[in-house]
Amino acid sequence: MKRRKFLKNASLSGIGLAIGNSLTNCAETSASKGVSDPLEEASLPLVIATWDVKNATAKAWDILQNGGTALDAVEQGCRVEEANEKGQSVGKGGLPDRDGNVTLDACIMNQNGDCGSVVFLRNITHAVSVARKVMEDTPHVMLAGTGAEKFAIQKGFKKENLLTEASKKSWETWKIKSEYSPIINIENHDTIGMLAIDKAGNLSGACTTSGLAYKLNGRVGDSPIIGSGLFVDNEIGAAVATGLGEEVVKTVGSFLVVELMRQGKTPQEACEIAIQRIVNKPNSNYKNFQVGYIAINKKGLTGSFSIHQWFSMTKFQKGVNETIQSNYFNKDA
Ligand code: SD4
Repeated sequence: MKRRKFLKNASLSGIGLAIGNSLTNCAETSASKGVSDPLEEASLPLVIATWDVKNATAKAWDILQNGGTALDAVEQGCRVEEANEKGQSVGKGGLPDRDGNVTLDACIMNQNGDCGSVVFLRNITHAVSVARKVMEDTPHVMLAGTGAEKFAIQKGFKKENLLTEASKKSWETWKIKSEYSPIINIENHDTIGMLAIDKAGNLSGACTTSGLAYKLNGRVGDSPIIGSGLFVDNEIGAAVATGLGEEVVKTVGSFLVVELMRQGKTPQEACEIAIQRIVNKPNSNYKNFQVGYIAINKKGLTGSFSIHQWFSMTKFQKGVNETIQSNYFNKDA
């Protein structure tokens, strides 16, 4: 409901945003709300994820608490949402493309800078685990389409129909008008991105999605693109993105966030600057789409920021699993 409200606000918000002023405002607001407090007491292990996904972070936390690796934690955490048929933008039950195909994108990256990715994967629920197999069992980074599906089946993944009755019904309703306007549909944006630091202090991250609902057949977003949807540098930190993937790809968003942290920015500052990079582009129509970043640094400090309201980050740390509303750029909606 809240995100529905955003949609309404975004489309009504119209005119006259003075970008310079808003940037100043957003920096001030974050600091005053304490979102980016660099003195936040960090404690390991810890896991963060995009959106309100407490079941997923709880799964990851269990693994971390028991001495498991950040890599296992993010994979297993993401699998919770991939298996959740109610989540219509990840894994089983994801909304299909305009032709009725559910196609998944996912990637994973470990503390050594190794990574694996699948794009346009069909008929396999746990895309994040296939991505991990690409990383660990092949000399490649990315597998696509039927090749990725064939690889998954060879690795023992179960082939199943990912289009649930509920998603099929939504698609059939959409087909009546067939309006193709993915950039304003914030309801689509529930990709799960997860970042963790384990007890040994190592970082890993993962990202998994069915992408934009009713996208063009063959469309791939940012989520499986290393550096755009996800980036991990075990010396510095990690970041993951959600929202309109095209905009994230154009600014190589997650890599940018990590590089900003390398230059000394806090995770919060880095997320804010990466969002500014998008909204400051010439002719940016950011009022009509959402992008959100979450980030973590090596010390366990975290940050999150989005263009519009209603983006949130779930964080499990010191035994507390909570969803925190993110601060955001566009205060004029
Ligand atoms: C994409 N970033 O495919 C994804 C969309 C998203 O929840 O975040 N969906 O562009």
